[in-house]
Amino acid sequence: MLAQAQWYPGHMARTRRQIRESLSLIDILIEVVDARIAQSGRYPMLDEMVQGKKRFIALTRDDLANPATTNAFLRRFSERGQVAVALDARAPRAVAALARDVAKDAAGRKGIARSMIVGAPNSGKSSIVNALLRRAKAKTENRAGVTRGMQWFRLAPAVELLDTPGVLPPKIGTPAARWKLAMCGALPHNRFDPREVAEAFHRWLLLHDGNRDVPDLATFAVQRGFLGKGAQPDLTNAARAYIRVFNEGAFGRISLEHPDDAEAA
Ligand SMILES: Nc1nc2c(ncn2[C@@H]2O[C@H](COP(=O)(O)OP(=O)(O)OP(=O)(O)O)[C@@H](O)[C@H]2O)c(=O)[nH]1
Ligand SMILES: [Mg+2]
Repeated sequence: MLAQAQWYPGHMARTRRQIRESLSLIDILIEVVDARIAQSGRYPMLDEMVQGKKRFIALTRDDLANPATTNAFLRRFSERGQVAVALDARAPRAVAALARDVAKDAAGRKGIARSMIVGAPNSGKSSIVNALLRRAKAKTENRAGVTRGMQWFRLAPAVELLDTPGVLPPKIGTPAARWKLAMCGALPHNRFDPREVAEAFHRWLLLHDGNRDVPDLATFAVQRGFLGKGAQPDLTNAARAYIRVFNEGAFGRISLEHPDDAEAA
């Protein structure tokens, strides 16, 4: 896998600094986490950042995650006294409960309530912003690093919301956390080898969820006609498609982490 310095882009360091600098303005933090990687997809520095603020955790990609695993994560958060909801971030109706929670908390404050949305790249932050606004005002796209700068939105006359670019910790804890983040689209495409990631995923699946009918990369390449020179499978392009197909849910609803796993990141 790639060395830390290669995958950790400078703009993320800048974003981390900007998030810290904005904290003094913020009353409410909305932490956005892909439900399929609800450990490595979290931002470890948030616990110290949250001091004195209200925090809501939004587990996105509920539609792609294993429902039993998502429920186990929700129970775990609730046992820790944290407010968490699972949702499909693209659906305004699904985000309504979160919108109500934020509005209720904001109503109990004097003056303008300022909220900030934070989370890993591609976790669904801007989608939540758009669903909360009920308008597509923030740019969204299925790759890491779409939101480039901080952007304020007015959610209600007395509620403001700050969308931020995705952040990852400067050091990703383990090789497993790295391939899981890559598999879920949280690492920029030029920062990992798709073959390594697809193969690591399939090895993991055989160990953890062996009854699923998910092809390995080589089989997938042949099935989908990814042929390179000399009729050899073109595994690099096949791996890119493999990761895309996983993120479209075609392999089924698969979560890569469970709250009973040892902390991954
Ligand atoms: N299936 C599914 N797709 C989602 C969900 N939430 C977001 N997406 C898609 O995931 C992609 C990334 O969403 P964004 O809202 O741009 O993510 P972001 O966290 O703002 O990403 P960056 O700005 O790059 O850090 C988009 O293609 C969304 O449509 C979800 O709950 N389920
Ligand atoms: Mg964004």
